[in-house]
Amino acid sequence: MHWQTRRFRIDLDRPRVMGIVNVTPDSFSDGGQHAEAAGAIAHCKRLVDEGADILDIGGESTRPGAAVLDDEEEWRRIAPVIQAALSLGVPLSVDTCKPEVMRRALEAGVDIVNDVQALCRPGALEILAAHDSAGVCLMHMRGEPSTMQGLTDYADVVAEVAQFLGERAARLREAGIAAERIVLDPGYGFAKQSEQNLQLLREQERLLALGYPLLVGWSRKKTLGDVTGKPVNQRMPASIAAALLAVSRGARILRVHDVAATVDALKVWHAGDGPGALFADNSGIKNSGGRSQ
Ligand code: HH2
Repeated sequence: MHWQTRRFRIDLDRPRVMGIVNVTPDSFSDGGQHAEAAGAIAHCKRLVDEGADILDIGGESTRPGAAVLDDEEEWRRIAPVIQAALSLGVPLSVDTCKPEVMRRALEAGVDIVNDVQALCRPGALEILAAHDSAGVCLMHMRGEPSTMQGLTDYADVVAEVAQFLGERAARLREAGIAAERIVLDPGYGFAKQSEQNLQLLREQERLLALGYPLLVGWSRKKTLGDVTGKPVNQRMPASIAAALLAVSRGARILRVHDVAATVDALKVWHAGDGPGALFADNSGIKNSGGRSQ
């Protein structure tokens, strides 16, 4: 199993860590920590040193109540960070739902588009279809960040998330996007109550049955606070536990804030899982394009 992206073919035989870089003043857990380009670029380097396999760079928070940006402002925040991070030797993902930002990021050389709205905005799918190799992460949500937590009525949350993701992946395939470029994400915390998020984790194999690699974003999310009673700045152990549960049930990419801790946890999980399993580098990610690096 692998994920084909613009410059890199990512081997998913072992789970991969996607480090989060929020170039925002208002993200739910780290808003303002890397809001300026220089700080965000230093953060990218730190995450790669800590063992991140992929960097996910975003300029607009998706938390309810966060500022909604226009294309120009979102791009202004992330452009210098993307430019600098392109030389770090790991695949770069852009976390955006705006077609124009996707277009500019792909033109700049990013490897992956991570869209919490699953390329539903007009023009988004066409931009990915016009590209010959960029990877894409399709995430499930309902509505917009400002309305999503009022949209949590499901007869069977797992069935509905699976149906949505399956349909979106099929639309991409029809548009000519190869299956090996696509990964799916249930969208933990997006239009879901805590019990629904936990049910999606318990029944993750129903999402895997769609046949695509699964990316999960449990890191520091509110459900972990509901389970542990801990505020957002004390949810790292809970995040690691959720991440390990997810990979032991077949998830392949972990989108996390705490890269070093997650990498260590995965090393132990992996070492206990079979012989010859120790790893200390990001081997298995091959530069596949030979294009701009
Ligand atoms: N979660 C967030 C943002 N983007 N993308 C994917 N694929 N999956 C997720 O679970 C996901 C995501 C929210 O986390 P964060 O980026 O830390 O917060 P904010 O949106 O407030 O910047």
